[in-house]
Order: sequence, then structure tokens, then C-alpha cells
Amino acid sequence: MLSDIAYIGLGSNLGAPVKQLEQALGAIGQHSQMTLVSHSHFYSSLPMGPQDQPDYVNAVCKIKTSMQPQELLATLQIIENQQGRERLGDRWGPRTLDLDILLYNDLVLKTKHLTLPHYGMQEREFVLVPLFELSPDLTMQDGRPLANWVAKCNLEGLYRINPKVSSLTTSASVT
Ligand code: ROI
Repeated sequence: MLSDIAYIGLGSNLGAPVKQLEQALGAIGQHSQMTLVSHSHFYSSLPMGPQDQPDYVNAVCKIKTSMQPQELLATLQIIENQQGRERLGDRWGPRTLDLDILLYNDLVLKTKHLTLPHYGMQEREFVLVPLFELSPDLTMQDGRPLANWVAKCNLEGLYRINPKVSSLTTSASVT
């Protein structure tokens, strides 16, 4: 049963970022234990961290899944690897594809490899804005509406770059 809901953050700034995100959404949609409920527009964003790297393309998608968080994480890492991700140990460096679990139901979790909700969300406009686009009524773990978090973030350098890709958009995408 695909009864658990998760939000995934997608990011890329190497190797044709828009294609990377489109391909990742395709892989997520085709996986037997996930369905793609909806995805946000794609956004161009200034790099967080070292500035001597290309701008990023970011988006968020909402999925239904039958996988537990650890298994979902491993599956997303397989998709990252299939798309040429090299793990160079540079946490803040450029990347072909990053897939982060942002939220998994209302779960709060802290393990060595996975923190839920995603630890950096509050400071990341490139996560909050596309998430808000998908689910404007979300309440965050501190009890505040997502809208408050969005209102506090710096939107400089963040802009929508394309219309939704219709082939990836499901009937449930207008949420
Ligand atoms: N900066 C932006 N704008 N978007 C990202 O997805 C992103 N991912 C990262 C770091 C290096 C923190 N910077 C980023 O991992």
C-alpha cells in the first residue's frame, strides 16, 4: 500500500540540471514503491555555500510510498548514482543530482544518515518556496505555518525557470 506521504527536494548544478531533475522525476514516477503525486515548478537559485559554483536548479515533489524512510533514502541514492552522482566528500560542492527527503508524514527522526524533517529546510528558500507551491497549508515541526517560514526567507536570486513539464504532471498535481 502506497499510504505514506513524503516530500523530496531535488537539486542540481552540473550536467544539464533541468534534464537531471526531469529524469529524476521520471525515475521516481516509475518506481514500483512510489507514486509521484505532484511536483513544483523548477527554480533557479544562487548556490548556498561556496559561490564559485554554478547556480542550482531546484524543485520539490510530493510522493506516496510504501517504503520506510531508510529504504526510501537508499532508493533515492540509487537514483542519484544512476544519474552520475559522484560522492567526492565535498558537502558544499557542486553536484549532478541531490535528492533529499524533506518530510515523511509527521515523522521526527534523527539517525546518523537521516534527519527528519530535513535539518536545513528553514534556511533554504529553494526548498521552502517550491514546497509552499505544492502544499501551502503545511504546518512545520515548530508548530508554525510553512507560510511563516517562507515569509522570513531571503528570496534574492530565486526565480521560476519553466512551465511544468506536462508529461511528468499527474492528474493530482494541482493541490
Ligand atoms: N544551493 C542551492 N541553491 N541549491 C541546492 O540544492 C544546494 N545544495 C547543496 C548546497 C551545496 C548546500 N547548496 C545548494 O547541497
